Amino acid sequence: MRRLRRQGPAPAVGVVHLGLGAFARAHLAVYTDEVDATGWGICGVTQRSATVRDQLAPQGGVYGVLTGGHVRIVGAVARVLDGSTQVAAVLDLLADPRVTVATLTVTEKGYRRTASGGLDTADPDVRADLAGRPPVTVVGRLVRGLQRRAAADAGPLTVVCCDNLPANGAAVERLVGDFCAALPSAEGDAVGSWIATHVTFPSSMVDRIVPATTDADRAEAAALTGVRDEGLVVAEPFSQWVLEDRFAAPRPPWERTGVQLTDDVTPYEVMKLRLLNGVHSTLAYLGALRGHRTIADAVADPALRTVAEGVLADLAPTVPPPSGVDLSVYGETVLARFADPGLRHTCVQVAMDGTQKLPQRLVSGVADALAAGRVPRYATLGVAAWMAYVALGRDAAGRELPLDDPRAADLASVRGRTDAAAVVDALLRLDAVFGPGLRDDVRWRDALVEDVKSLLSGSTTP
Ligand code: CS2
Repeated sequence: MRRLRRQGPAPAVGVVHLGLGAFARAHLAVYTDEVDATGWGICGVTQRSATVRDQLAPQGGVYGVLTGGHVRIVGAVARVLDGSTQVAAVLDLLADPRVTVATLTVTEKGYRRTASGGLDTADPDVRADLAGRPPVTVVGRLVRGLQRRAAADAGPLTVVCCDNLPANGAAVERLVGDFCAALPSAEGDAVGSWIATHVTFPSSMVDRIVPATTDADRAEAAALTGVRDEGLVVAEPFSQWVLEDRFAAPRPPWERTGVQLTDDVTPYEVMKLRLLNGVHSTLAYLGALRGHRTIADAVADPALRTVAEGVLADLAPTVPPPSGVDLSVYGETVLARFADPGLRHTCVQVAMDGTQKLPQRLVSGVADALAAGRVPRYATLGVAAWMAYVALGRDAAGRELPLDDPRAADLASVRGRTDAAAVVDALLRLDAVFGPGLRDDVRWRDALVEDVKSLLSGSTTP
C-alpha cells in the first residue's frame, strides 16, 4: 500500500514544539492546521527517541488523526527534528526570528522539578546541561536556545506550556529562572534579564483524550484512506484549549479555530486537573486492580462508576468554577467521554507516572477538602488505589501490573508488602507527592489505611 505523503509545499515554520508525542499531534497541531495561514508551520522536536521523526519524516510531516471512524489529515507539522541527535538545529530554531512561539508537551516528568516545584539541580541531566553539553532537558534546551536568541537579537518569543500541571506557564518560567540562576553568575544574569524582558510564559489548559496508537488503529485508518500512515494518532472527538492571552510576539490566530483566550486560566486548569484527570487516575488504578483493560471498561463497571461519581462530588466543592461553567454538567461530560468504547485507552497507560500526577489530580483537592473539615471518601480511595497498585503489582487475576514511574526506585520498598499501615506510612513520606500537612493528618491517614487494607486483601469493591 502507498505511504501517506505531503502534497505541495510545507508551511513556513513559525512555531517550535518540544515533545512531539501523540497528544501534541492530536491537539496543538490540529488547532494550528485549521489556522488559514502559511506562516505557522510547526517544527516538532522529539524529546527522547527518534521514532516519531522516523515515522513522520518520510511522510513530509503529514499524518492522520483517527476519530470515530474518520481520518483527518494534518499538515501543520512542517518539519521534525530528533531531539537526541539534532540539538544544534533545535537551538538554532529557538534563535530564529521567524519562530515566535515555542510550545511544550514533555509530560509532567520532563520538567525535572523538586517537591516544591523548583528545578532539580541534583538531577544528573540538569547538571550536565548546566555544565554546557548540548542540552537534553527541556529547560536546558529552552535556556540555551534563548541565549542564542539574545545573542542574535532575534526578538521576543512566547513559551506556551501545554502539559497537565497547575499554573503551567508560571511553573516553566520558574524552572527557566532556576536554570539561569544556576549558571555562572555573569552568564546567568545576562540570559535571565534578557528573558525577563523578551519572553512570556502564558499558562494553558489543554484537553483531549489521546490513547497510544495500536496496529489495529493503523489498519483501520489504512482501510479508510487507502494509504499507509506510520504517524497516525487516535483521539476522541472532544478537544479544548484555554490559553492565557499574554504573548510577547506574533502567534497563530488560534482563537479562529476554537481556542479560548482568557486573562486567567487557573479556574479551568484546576477544574480539569481535579475533575477530569483526578477521576481518570482513580479509574485507572482501581480499574487495573480489578482486571479491566481500558478506562471505558472501568467506567462501565457499576462499582467503579459509583466511585467516579463520588470523586466528582468530593472534589467539585474544591474547584472555583470558571465563569459560565456548571461543574455537574462538566463532570457528566467527563464520564461520558471516558465511556467512549471506541477509545481503548488502557488503564495502565493512565496509571503511568503516578508520583508526577497525583499531587495536582487528587492530593491537592484532598488537602482542600480536609482543610474545609471533611474527609473526601472517594478521592481518598483514589489515592489508596494508587498505593495498592504500587504495593500489589498484580491485578485480581494475578496478572502483573507495570510500575512505570520516574520515581520507581523510591516506590520499590513497598512493592510486595501486605501490611497496609506500613505501605501507607512509607508512601506518605514521599515529599514529591504529599506535603507535611497531609502526612500529619491522622483522620486522613486512618482512612487511607482502611482503604489500602481492603484493596490489599483483594477486595476491589469499595
Ligand atoms: C490522562 C491524560 O494519561 C493520563 O494521565 O489522564 O493524558 C488525559 O487523557 C488528558 O489529560 C485528557 O486531556
